Amino acid sequence: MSRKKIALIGGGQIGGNLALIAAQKELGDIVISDIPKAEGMIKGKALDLMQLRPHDGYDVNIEGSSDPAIISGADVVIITAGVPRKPGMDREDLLGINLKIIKDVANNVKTHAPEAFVIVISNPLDAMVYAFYKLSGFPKNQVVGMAGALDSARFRTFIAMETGFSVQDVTCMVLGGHGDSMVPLTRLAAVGGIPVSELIPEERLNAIVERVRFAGGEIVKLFGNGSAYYAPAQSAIEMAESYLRDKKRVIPCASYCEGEFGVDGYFIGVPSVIGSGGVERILEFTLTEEEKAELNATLEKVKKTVAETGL
Ligand code: A3D
Repeated sequence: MSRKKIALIGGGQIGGNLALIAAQKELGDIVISDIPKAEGMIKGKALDLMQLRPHDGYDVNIEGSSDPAIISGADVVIITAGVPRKPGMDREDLLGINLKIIKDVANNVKTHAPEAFVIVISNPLDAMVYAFYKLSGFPKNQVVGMAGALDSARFRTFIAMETGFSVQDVTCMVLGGHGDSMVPLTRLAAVGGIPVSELIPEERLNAIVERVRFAGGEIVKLFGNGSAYYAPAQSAIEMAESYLRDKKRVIPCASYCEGEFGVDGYFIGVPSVIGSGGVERILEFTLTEEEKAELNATLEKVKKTVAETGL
């Protein structure tokens, strides 16, 4: 069986970590594509990662190039091309510049990797994944946005930090758009199956929910120049792995909804089953009236940003 091929479009902070984790998991051969100005940087990263192989013992090749054809025949494409936030910026502030980049990227993916399962990470996420979908013409199950996986990981982290229990036993779900209006579902958060409402006082839980909503911004502020990259990379790799190994994991992802949760014609964070068929299913379940109202509020924000793409 020949190796799978993973193409990373954008070889910056997240791109470099995607390459590292994908290699360590031996998901397949890895190519990193970026603009000509960044060619030295991605070729250097690829070579550095190749030289890590003797320690880790992974047999995959890693290569970088500014020639878009390097992604040819990829099984998975992960897009981080674009610019990240700086302190004081909303994700929506990136729309103009990143939309131009996504147009270029969609064209290249359509030409060189028409069969690939595509995971978009570039911000503003819900609008960029929508733009990619519209511009590429790919089927809806073949395109997904990474956000809920990260937001849920952040929620799990803060609950583990608060309780002191293993993060492994914390389960959480964050729905909605990848912005400050996202919907962390406290009702479904649990530690070892025990609802968190039994373990954490309400005011602390509310504070955690607030921290989850602004967790990306907290890191942007600390960095002063750029946004998070380790956890975003791992979150996307989990999605790629579920596709490549047909694991059928249930991961909150920005998936294209056609009526699910009352959302029609937009990508928004919903529990999604990822397997060899891409986004195979959206798992719809009953929300409380309050959760519905929160999801509607986040949907309105997503609609506004999507409208600004003009697509
Ligand atoms: P950064 O380190 O700047 O890397 C971006 C890379 O994209 C750079 O190497 C650029 O040269 C490259 N690039 C620009 N234009 C093109 C193009 N046309 N083709 C190929 N490559 C190109 O940023 P980063 O890796 O820290 O972040 C990447 C994106 O992810 C940003 O838009 C962030 O806002 C976003 N992000 C999303 C999340 C989510 O949870 C959705 C989390 C963190 C960051």
